[in-house]
Amino acid sequence: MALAVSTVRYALREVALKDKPTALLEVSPKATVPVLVLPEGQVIDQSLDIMRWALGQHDPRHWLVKDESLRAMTMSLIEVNDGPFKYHLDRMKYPNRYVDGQNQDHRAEAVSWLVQLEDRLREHAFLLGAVETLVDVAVFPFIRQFAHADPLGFAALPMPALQRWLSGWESSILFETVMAKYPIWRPDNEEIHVQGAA
Ligand SMILES: N[C@@H](CCC(=O)N[C@@H](CS)C(=O)NCC(=O)O)C(=O)O
Repeated sequence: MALAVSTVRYALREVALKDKPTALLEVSPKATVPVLVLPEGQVIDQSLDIMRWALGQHDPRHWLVKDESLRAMTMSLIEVNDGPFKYHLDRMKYPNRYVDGQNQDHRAEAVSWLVQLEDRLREHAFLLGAVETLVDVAVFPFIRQFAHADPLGFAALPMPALQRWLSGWESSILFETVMAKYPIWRPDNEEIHVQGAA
């Protein structure tokens, strides 16, 4: 989504994680997606870094915040979201994949993070204030995963502000655009170039 709003034109190679192409492993042995390769060959393999790079090129929606304390808040929210929340989310989604022996209630732990987001979103329409910023876009895909793991359970939570915020992102034209399906890339395919609109 950050690439799309930045309107940077790029070649998009859709990867099947069950069948990673050699070209991906060559540029990024870590082999997670997304990976962005710059024209000079620099490889960016963290989605947050890709967001920052794209918005550093062009940030028409002003997603990058300038204020120091809002930047610090962005980082701390993303750290909890990508750290403890994702930890519990993964274990909630795939209980059989993780045998941690701790018998934790991963859903309850995840919900405690949602409560914090709900508190913020009751104060203002987006996580940092009245306007959307990078942190909203960085966090909402994970909340979406939580919601989709148990849609009725999510709808039953007393969190109208969070539900409104999530459905706002999910029904946005921007989200719809970036969720378009592309054929799996093969080395002999013609390159698919995409360019978003702010
Ligand atoms: N911290 C990385 C995480 C990337 C990540 O784990 N991506 C998943 C897909 S969403 C992946 O590629 N997993 C590798 C695999 O399933 O083999 C980032 O934000 O880019």
